[in-house]
Amino acid sequence: MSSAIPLNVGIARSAGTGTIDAEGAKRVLLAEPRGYCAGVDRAVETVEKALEKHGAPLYVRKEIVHNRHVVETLRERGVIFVDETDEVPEGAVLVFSAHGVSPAVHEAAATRNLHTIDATCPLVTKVHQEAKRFARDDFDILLIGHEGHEEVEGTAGEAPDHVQLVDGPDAVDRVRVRDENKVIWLSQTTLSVDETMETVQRLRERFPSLQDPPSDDICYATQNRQVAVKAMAPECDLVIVVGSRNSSNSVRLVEVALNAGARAAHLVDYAREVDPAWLDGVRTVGITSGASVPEILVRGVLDMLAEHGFGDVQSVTTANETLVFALPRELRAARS
Ligand code: 0O3
Ligand code: SF4
Repeated sequence: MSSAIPLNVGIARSAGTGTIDAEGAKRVLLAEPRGYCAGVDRAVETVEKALEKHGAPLYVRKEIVHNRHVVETLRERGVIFVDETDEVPEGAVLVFSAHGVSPAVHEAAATRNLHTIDATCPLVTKVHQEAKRFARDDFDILLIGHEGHEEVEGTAGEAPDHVQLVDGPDAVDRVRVRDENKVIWLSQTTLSVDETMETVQRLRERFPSLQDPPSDDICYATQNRQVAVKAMAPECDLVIVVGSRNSSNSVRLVEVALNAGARAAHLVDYAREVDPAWLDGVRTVGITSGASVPEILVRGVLDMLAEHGFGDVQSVTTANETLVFALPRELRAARS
């Protein structure tokens, strides 16, 4: 797998209140890219457009994306989040979340005559297609991912007889395959690139003929956010990642920041969770956010930091993202 290479790593001053190079001056480094990816943007807009078209209550299976603010805001607008299809009244409209669902969930929804709208990210669907294809060719598929994560359940559900989950490097020793010459690894889209490469290396030591996925399963957005945080982390006394605890890609950004040299790193949903004590003796604070995080939450953290003397904000840009996904077909005409 190739990892995203920074186009350029630049620190551009975008606002300032002091001399940033002066000894003791406080500054914020703001990672770019950060926040919403194309798949999250599409999924959230899918729910908004479905609400406009079908009205409330609108049902969504699981959290549309793993962000507390997004979920609470949509709930206030009439969305009912459910864990399973059997909680949805017969014939109602049900949206599947960005993380994807297994064929068994599609079947369960059809049995209840639900009108389904699929907000699965196309890059997750791509991994589903890979799982189906290699299962058809009777490969053992080693799916690297986090046990219990919805995306992994959906992907594994495409070929339960062929897929086994590998939850990190320490799980490699437990893997058993039928034919060592017919083994491929696939992965969840939101993993740490470095940890995944370690897992793959250990798998390859056991199975030298292990095949790579046809293209990167860890998506462009996950990779780009990790590259940006790596670029700024060595300069940071503290990195604040905005994101929710159940957001895999957001949690990974905290780990990546620490591994890349940040002296401390914390995950917060909201500015009010930033403990002022974290800022004691700190000169440089890095800020980034997960792929499911609206920018307004980052603005809240920046405002809070400005109140504590960190008004000088410099962007650290490692990639420009322009990808946009079309909405599900039935909502396309409604896109603004
Ligand atoms: O997969 P993860 O827990 O990171 O999910 P988020 O936070 O909702 O971010 C969007 C990622 C996604 C929908 C699957 O790739
Ligand atoms: Fe799609 Fe990647 Fe965003 Fe997941 S993180 S929704 S795979 S673009």
